[in-house]
Amino acid sequence: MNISRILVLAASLSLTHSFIASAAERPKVKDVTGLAELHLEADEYYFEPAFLQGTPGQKLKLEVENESSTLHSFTIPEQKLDMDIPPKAKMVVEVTFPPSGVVHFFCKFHSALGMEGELMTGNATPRSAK
Ligand SMILES: [Cu+2]
Repeated sequence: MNISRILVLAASLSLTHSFIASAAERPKVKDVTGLAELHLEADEYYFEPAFLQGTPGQKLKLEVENESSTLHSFTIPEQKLDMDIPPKAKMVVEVTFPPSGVVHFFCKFHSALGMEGELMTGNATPRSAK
């Protein structure tokens, strides 16, 4: 193996590594276009998926399942949603995607711990997690 071949190999390895690193740092976005219902997991202390990409005005029923033994909530003040989700319980909430940009949702007990997410439309980009 000559020296230029080794250099090419080293360059491609470092490219692969930086690609994987940036993918891991970027929040995962779930495309929910055309869906009427979605299962959302609430756990300690996150929602999964947390970033939902839909279409303007789209209504989506979220079946929020609390898989932990801690009380959580699903809260969107501007949509008058504030649902407590007891440990091991499942609650259904209907959310509406905004005409543009993002709507922020969170657990009112644990938002300071980063238990939150966004309903996104258009080319909105997810805010980096806290
Ligand atoms: Cu919580």
